[in-house]
Amino acid sequence: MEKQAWWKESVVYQIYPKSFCDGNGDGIGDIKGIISKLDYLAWLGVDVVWISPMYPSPGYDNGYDISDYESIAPCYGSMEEFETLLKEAHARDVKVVIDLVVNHSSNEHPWFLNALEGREASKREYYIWRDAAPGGGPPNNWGALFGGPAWTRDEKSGQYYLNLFSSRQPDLNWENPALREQIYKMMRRWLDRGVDGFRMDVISLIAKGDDFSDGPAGKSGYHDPRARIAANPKVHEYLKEMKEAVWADRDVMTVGEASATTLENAVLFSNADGSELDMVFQFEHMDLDGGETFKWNDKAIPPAGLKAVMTKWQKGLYKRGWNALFWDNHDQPRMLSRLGDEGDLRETSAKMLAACLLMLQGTPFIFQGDELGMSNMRFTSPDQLRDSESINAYERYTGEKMFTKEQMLHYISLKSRDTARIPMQWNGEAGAGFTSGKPWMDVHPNHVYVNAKEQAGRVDSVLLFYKELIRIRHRHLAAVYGRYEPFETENEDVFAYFRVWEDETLYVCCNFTATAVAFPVPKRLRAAHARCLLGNVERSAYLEKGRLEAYEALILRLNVTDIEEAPRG
Ligand code: TEU
Ligand code: CA
Repeated sequence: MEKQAWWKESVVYQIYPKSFCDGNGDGIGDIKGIISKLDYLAWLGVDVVWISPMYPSPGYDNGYDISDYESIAPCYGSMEEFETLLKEAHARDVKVVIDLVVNHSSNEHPWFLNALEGREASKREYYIWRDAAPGGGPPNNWGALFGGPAWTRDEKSGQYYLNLFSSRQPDLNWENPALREQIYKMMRRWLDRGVDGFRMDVISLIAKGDDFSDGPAGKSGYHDPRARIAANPKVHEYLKEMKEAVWADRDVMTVGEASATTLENAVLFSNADGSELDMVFQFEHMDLDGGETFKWNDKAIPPAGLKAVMTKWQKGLYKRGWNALFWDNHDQPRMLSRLGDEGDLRETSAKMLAACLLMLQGTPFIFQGDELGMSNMRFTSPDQLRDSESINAYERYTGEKMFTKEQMLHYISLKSRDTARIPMQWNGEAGAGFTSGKPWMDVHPNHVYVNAKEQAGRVDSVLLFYKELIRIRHRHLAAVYGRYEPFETENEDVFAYFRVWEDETLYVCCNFTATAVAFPVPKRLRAAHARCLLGNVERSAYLEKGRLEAYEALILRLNVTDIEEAPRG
């Protein structure tokens, strides 16, 4: 049986602070704004919030380029306000997890400024340096995720530093014990302040290994080294060391962002003996619509592929590790826009996606706005973009005439990180209730009808459906610990599964298509007295007729004594 833990039974809500709630009218979300929404989050039933970075940063990567790990950026507030936030959250039984971004720092971090002073500088070895290739130029053909080479030349020494994301995010050298020590001490200081854990940015990439050879180049002309780096076993040593140094004596929650990792590595990261992290985000399902030009295409995620990937991770981590479940985050387009419907079936499809995710095994993460059925921003001009990844890609692909401007804006509206980073839709007024000033990113025009205020008072809203789903997770341990058993795996349209646990079995079935479909009712269900816990259509014809309506989702609870006498199937 699965070992029980509070962080397995929790539902997490991700706050992207810049776009969550602006407390002082300067157009940027802040701590004061977050505090003002704690009642909302507690009402919704979330147990933990993860807040994306609020540290001082030049903002090249929206805070994922940190220039001071120990403070709060003035645009978000002060350390005193942050401490108030912790106190107020804890008073409502909501835990607070912060973002730990230690694969790289900002190029404006004092450590890096020191490192630039020369080969003998005291912090030089906090970063990763190589000489130029024999004929000149970067040491190898690796590319940076946000465009260009993964190496930047330092004029003074003539050496190159490694930057897997951008030249403004130099990678930290985890082989250096002094660097590791500094990071562990910094983490302990945050725990001493009262934070309840860490979401660890690209933690799978911190140990670079020794293999700095060229690799096969993609269409970008560069090699993407992430899978190779993530395969280096050294990362597990660092995480064990980190745990011992930082939280072995504390009850915290840790979730690793495991980009480019394999299932076997994820098992190690989140291993059941607890020697590394509690859980990991994997991205295999997010990459199902990728292609030659990275994410810039109009390919869609095939529902059958999604089901297969989720099944692989559900089964693969069962009793061996623990999943962190998500459809959306600040790096991904909204799943509603990817696989649901933005028109008449918006609410039905948003509820279906929510039910499908929140009933799986693992700790669910809700990204701000998911609970309202927020959808992708449709950009009409490059001036609306804020993310360097989108801006660089727009310039590069239109510059090289690979895509027209219209095409590129279309792809950016489908896939970019900007699509989901727009302001939270609190109400239908100008500024969407997010700000009284001019928002740092345009608000979605649909905020006039997709917003929290309207939904809070409507019983059939997406928001109340989420609240109910969270309640089900809290009340039915089968939803947390139950064994995942997929049903009718070959079906292309419907994602259906059982969660089997002690004296309780749940059955979840979700129609991923915009039309009604026939779907068999499992024998187990016919025999048992199935009770409907939640559904998203007014009158379900499933149990009687074996028909699921467009985007229908149903969660049924089976009476176990009935099942035992029933034939398997
Ligand atoms: O993201 C890591 C990562 O590799 C991806 O999520 C990536 O941003 C995406 O696939 C690109 O399309 C983390 C953070 O979540 C992200 O916001 C940061 O930009 C990145 O690390 C660097 O810190
Ligand atoms: Ca503000």
